[in-house]
Amino acid sequence: MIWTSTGCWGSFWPCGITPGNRGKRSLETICLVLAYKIKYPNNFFLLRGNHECASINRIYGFYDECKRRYNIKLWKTFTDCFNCLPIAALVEGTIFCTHGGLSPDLADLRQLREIDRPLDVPDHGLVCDLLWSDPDEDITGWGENDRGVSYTFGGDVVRNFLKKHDCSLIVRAHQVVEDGYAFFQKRKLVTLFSAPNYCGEFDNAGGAMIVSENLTCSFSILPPKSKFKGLKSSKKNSKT
Ligand SMILES: [Mn+2]
Repeated sequence: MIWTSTGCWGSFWPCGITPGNRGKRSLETICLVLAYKIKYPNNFFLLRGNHECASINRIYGFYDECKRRYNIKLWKTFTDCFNCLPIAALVEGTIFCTHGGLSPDLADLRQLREIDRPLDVPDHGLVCDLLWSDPDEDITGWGENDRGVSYTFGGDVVRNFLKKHDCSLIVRAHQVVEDGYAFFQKRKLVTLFSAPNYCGEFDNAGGAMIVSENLTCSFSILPPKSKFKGLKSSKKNSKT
């Protein structure tokens, strides 16, 4: 299993824990996934997301939760841990996984092995883009990202990447999608978002992708609890 942060650590499917970095149970959630890593070191892989970064989770709730329930030293210890998390993964040489998306600086997949860890997430460049970029169906090439960080990338960038690196699919998270998963460019890229009712504010389903031994991909969906009024529609992608 590969798990990549949604920026909301309660998102870990299928355990159905309540939201984390933006909610109340970040510590339980991150401890759970780290415990899975300890128990299944060769079968469970955690990828870093843009919220596994001190300057982000200082603001979005994790720092406050550590301080309120334990102490600031604990938050610093988690920061040290997050600085060691891997940035991307390649499943069977063909499914490229990362939290945000592609980078104009990624010319050769061997660059990923050369990223020295521990490292803080930089403001620009390869590691920043992998954690922050977003696909955009409406553009060609690279575009400005309205997050104010990194880029957006078009279908041509996705197709060129897959062809060049002999891959079949890009899997990423980073945006809330209504059905828990959403394809881009005729199944060349999929956005997976595993937290249903993100932050208790959205009406989205949660999704997990299952890859069979012959590399057929299927999806497991955790439906949202309810679609009552007051929840934001996740029809338009929201950022995480
Ligand atoms: Mn994110």
